[in-house]
Amino acid sequence: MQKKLISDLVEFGFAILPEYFTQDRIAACRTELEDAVLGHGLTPHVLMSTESVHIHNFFLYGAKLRSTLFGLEFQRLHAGVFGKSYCLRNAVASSIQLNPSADETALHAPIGSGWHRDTPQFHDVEGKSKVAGPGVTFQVIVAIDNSSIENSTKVMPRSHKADWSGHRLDPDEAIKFITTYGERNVVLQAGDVAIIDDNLFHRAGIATPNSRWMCFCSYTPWYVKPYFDFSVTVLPDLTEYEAHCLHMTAVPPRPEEPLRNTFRPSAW
Ligand SMILES: O=C(O)CCC(=O)C(=O)O
Repeated sequence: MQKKLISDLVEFGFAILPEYFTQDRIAACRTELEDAVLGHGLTPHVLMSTESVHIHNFFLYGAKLRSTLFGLEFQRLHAGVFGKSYCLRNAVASSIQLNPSADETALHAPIGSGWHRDTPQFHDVEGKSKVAGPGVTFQVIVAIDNSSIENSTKVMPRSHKADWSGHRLDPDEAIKFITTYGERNVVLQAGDVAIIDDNLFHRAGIATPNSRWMCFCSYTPWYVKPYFDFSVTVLPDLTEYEAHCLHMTAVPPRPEEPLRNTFRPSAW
């Protein structure tokens, strides 16, 4: 299983592990996510648009969510697929779902809209976008709901190896890339796990009336700045593995902005 997983990840830029979590666990996680949304007035971690709901740091919002992200199943993937130099960059649960009456927060469209890659980005001397490349950072997706052809995450298989260093594709570039790589719907059933090389081009699916919760858990080498300042996270009975994931055993660059952004340009 591990061999096939790694060879798929290297060749196609993504791999699927069917039925990795039990239905009981997934159902408990769904209930905790729904409760977190109902209580969202209490937290800035919940963002909504009329097509999506996102809960950053979802592991803070329920015992099952926490034990899923930091439990033995994740530890096995972490150690076997990326290795112990990796820590968590971000953990966000996202539902892509039509909700015309949603209170709009800072977001106006789902996180993940439009073809993009999540590998760390920087700019060269001419200001051109560059990315860290394939095989560096990864995203583990846990399906909490069944997804469909419409609302599933879309990927361009093998595009993680494209000789192209930008971060986002404009519509004309996207057409050229789709002609070369094709487009695949990563349709998952609740309990399945998918792993994506962050250099792979992907995008969120189309919102439907159905709930489509997925947990997106991003892993980067310890020296990559996480999206949040995890060093201030308070979790009762913190385990050694949790402390490792939350960068408490190494000192990464500090996040400069409270949400998502990992870099604030200076006047220099
Ligand atoms: O919600 C999705 O299907 C995709 C999310 C995504 O692209 C991201 O979080 O980078």
